[in-house]
Amino acid sequence: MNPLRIGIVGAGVMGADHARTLHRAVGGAEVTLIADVDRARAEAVAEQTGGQVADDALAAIASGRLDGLIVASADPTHAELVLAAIAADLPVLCEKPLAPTVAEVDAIIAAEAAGTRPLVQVGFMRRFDPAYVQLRQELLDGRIGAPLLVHAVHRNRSTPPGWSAESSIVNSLVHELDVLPWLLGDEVTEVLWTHGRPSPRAGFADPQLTLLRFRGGVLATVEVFTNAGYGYDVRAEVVGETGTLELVDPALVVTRADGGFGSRLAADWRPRFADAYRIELQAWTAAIRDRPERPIDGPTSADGRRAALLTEAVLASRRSGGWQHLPETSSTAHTPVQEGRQQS
Ligand code: ISE
Repeated sequence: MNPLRIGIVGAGVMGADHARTLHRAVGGAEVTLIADVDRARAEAVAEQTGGQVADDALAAIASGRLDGLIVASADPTHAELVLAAIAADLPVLCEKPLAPTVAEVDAIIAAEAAGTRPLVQVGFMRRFDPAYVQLRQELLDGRIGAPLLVHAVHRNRSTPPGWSAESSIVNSLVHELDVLPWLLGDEVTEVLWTHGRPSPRAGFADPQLTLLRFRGGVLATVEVFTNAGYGYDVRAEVVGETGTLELVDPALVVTRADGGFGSRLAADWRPRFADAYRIELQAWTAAIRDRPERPIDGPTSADGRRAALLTEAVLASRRSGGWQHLPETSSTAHTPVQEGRQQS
């Protein structure tokens, strides 16, 4: 069987990372095309992974020479590219956020619904992270009884130029807005955004705190601190009726030296979620190959819509300073395939 021909639009941090993961760790698929507004950046990735550099991404999408498309370009370009993929009946894995506004996500959902099969998967990779998957399973198994509270922490070492409090919501908090409803199997009914004394390193509201209230009564506190300075640090603790569950940073080695004890933290999310990205790509390409009638295996456009709705609600709470109520959202409980089944 010929390898799947995968195109990647966007050769920045995530596009390059996906290209390398596909090339090195995903069997049965190859990077055949890379496009970026900065041609040199696309060429640098193609040198490592193979694939032709295309100047016109939309023409490449419509060419009929791809079996799958990864969209990892700037957020405002997502909708146009995903709509082009849908028009070409091409399965597409789009990095988060699916689109910056609910209106754009609705246009994507309408176009997808008008076609013959679902085509859109959203790159919420945490749903494939072995630690999150196990946390969710323990909850489903009732290990701590009914959940009562969640404490989530999301810290980046530093931010790129131009980052703002809004970027922390749209680009960082959005992962929590996807993963927490998935973990709890419940919908958020209201959100409240606030902050305390900002870090002088940030120059904007950082750290920030968002409260999420779920239909079943669970309350989640979510800290996002994007200039934490010391490393990439993602945590979640669920407090239940009879115990607690907590993610352990999946370090493989603990050092005892110089009178200390500990492990190293990643500089950014790529090492921390390397397994999640690999499993995500394995699941997605396996679905394209094995299940043409449903070539996705992960968060759907409906999940992208929920995250967009929640993002808009958090932004509204930031403006108003008060709780923001959510309209009813549709829930999809994505259950990732098992690791063993994905090796190709
Ligand atoms: C980044 O864009 C990501 O998607 C990472 O997963 C997230 O943890 C980080 O905060 C974002 O800036």
